[in-house]
Amino acid sequence: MPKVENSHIKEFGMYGDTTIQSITLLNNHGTRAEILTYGATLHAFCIRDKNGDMHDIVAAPQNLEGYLQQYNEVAYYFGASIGRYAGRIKNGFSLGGKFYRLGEEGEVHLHGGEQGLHNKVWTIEALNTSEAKVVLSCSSEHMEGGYPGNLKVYVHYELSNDNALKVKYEASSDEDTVLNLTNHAYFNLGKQSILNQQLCINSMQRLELDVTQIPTGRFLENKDSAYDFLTKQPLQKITQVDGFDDVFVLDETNDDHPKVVCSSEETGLQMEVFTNQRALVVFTPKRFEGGYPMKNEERADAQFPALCFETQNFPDVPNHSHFPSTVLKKGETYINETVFKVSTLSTQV
Ligand code: FUC
Repeated sequence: MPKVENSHIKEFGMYGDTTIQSITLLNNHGTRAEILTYGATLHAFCIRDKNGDMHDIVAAPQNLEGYLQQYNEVAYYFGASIGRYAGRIKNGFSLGGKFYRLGEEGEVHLHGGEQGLHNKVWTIEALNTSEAKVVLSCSSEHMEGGYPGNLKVYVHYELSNDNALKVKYEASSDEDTVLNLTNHAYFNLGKQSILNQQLCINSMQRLELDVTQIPTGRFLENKDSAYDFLTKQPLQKITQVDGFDDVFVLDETNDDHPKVVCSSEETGLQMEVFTNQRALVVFTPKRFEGGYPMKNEERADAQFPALCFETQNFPDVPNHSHFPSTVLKKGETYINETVFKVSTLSTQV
């Protein structure tokens, strides 16, 4: 790791013999994002709410021990960069006439497996504190986790003065491979459960999933169902289906229209999500199990304590020829660009 001496870089904990660092990005309004070198994790995103109080909208453990402990209990992948394949793949995949098994025969492989990018210590490549930008990188060797090609991944975190946090993944491989990256941050714009907040998802369809959460290949209509968030809805609605762990289909345009808008009347905070990705996994755990210290413990102990907006491609794409491809050709550049833009509404939202 290059020696960068900077007041914006602090020691967060020890992972074996390796120091995990936390990098702070700060904009002109005092809005702050904190990123960890462990898993290139989004650890915090703090913004002033309508009452003038600083409010951290990211739900995550307080310390590195908590981040590590989750993987011995319930793996939540708090804030982590996920790959090589975000979401599930059944068994493995065929590419260039060869079959690449992921895990045991018949196994459903999730979030890149144990050797996934979430568990790597990323390198700080560049930090520009005046522009609130950081670039981290990691490598994944040929056949690591079962995937072909030596892969190099960069993530750019950039905080603008209009409180938009851009998370951009760029990757390339020296052999054809499959790739699907995302960020797994849990958000909560309020002070209690997400159930008393509002959500809008610009998505007409979702994927039908089987009992192992592998897509059947069919699409389901969201309109007039518990998944209809085409207009702003109370999040209480997710309890009709015991919460979401679902894949919403997004259209291809990455324009000025947000794919998601989420808001809390209590804090007056609203977050819009923009992305160039074709899918959005909305995951709303019912609880955070584990017992390790969380930031904002009271909120973390609530039912439905937070929600994830995982912008990515569909799960199990290599086994469904009609899904948008996840093949990354040798020498080409993969780009996943997502913006989480927060605003403070002074009146009721
Ligand atoms: C989401 C879900 C999974 C899993 C994980 C922590 O990506 O699709 O079911 O539990 O997050």
